Amino acid sequence: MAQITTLAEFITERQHEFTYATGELSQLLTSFRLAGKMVNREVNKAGLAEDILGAQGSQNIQGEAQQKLDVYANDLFLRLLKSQGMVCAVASEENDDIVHFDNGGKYVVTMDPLDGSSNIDVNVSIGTIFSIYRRLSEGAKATMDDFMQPGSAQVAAGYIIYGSSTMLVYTTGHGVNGFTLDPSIGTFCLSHPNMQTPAEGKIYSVNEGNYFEFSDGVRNYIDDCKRQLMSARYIGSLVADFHRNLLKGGIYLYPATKKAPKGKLRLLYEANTLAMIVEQAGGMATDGTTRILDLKPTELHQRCPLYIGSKAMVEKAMSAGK
Ligand code: AHM
Ligand code: MG
Repeated sequence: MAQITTLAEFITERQHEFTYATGELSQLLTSFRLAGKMVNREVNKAGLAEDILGAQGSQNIQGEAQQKLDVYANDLFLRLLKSQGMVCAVASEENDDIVHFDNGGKYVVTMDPLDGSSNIDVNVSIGTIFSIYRRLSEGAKATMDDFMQPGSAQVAAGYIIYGSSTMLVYTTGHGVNGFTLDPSIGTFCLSHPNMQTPAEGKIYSVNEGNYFEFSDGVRNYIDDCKRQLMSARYIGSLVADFHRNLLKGGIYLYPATKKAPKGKLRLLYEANTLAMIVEQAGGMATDGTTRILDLKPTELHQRCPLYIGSKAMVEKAMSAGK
């Protein structure tokens, strides 16, 4: 029988790669591992439980309807991160302001607890996106500056995809590894060691409904994808679109539009995390001109255009945009 490595074992084996104290990463990732399993359980029974499906009746800071599972996932991640004591504060896409734990913990977390939430009610893949940063400030309370670090300062970045199977993919800056949840034993097992994304791809993922809202350069790039008979694939769940392209080779783009000159996606909760992962897998992520990981955030819910995926495709999209 082939050897099985569980996520817990893998984290323990690799903890020497973590710059800070041995054991800290393992504790930090435990919250995500556990919360991921619990969210997965709720996602899977969403079709059965009426009180889980559907809008919560409130709006988040971006004015979007919050789905009940968003709220469930957000509360759960916050609860587990708080109880574990190493995270001092969290910035979540679902909270207007920083959530402070005031415990002097050495790390801060940014997260989108349930991304692609408009897909919950229709049984389409959704995901959790998270990043861990070392705090800059000292004392009991974290500060805004702790969250205004560029993506290049991330100490770990990961996502969980709730799809036809559930996977957790993460990096600490030493390559990317993917773990698939075996539901029969409730354990994430190493299924995708040392993930590398193809340098070239045949898939382009963009909301083409916005075509006439894009710049001429972006439209030219999309036209060129069509001329080259590439495959258009767009789920509308960033994690799922990103994950597919990471494995198969492709580009995901959410450019600026006339209505949204900074694009739709958030730098802290979505772009930075996936940018670190894609770079670690040999790919590339930019906002059209600048490397995502070099952008210096100025506000929590900052948006940025995103071009991410296979290196050759991202480079081409950038030069088409000039
Ligand atoms: P969300 O965080 O509110 O779920 O929004 C992010 C989602 C991404 O998952 C997805 O790629 C994008 O929004 C889709 O946007 P659009 O419907 O404009 O194509
Ligand atoms: Mg969301």
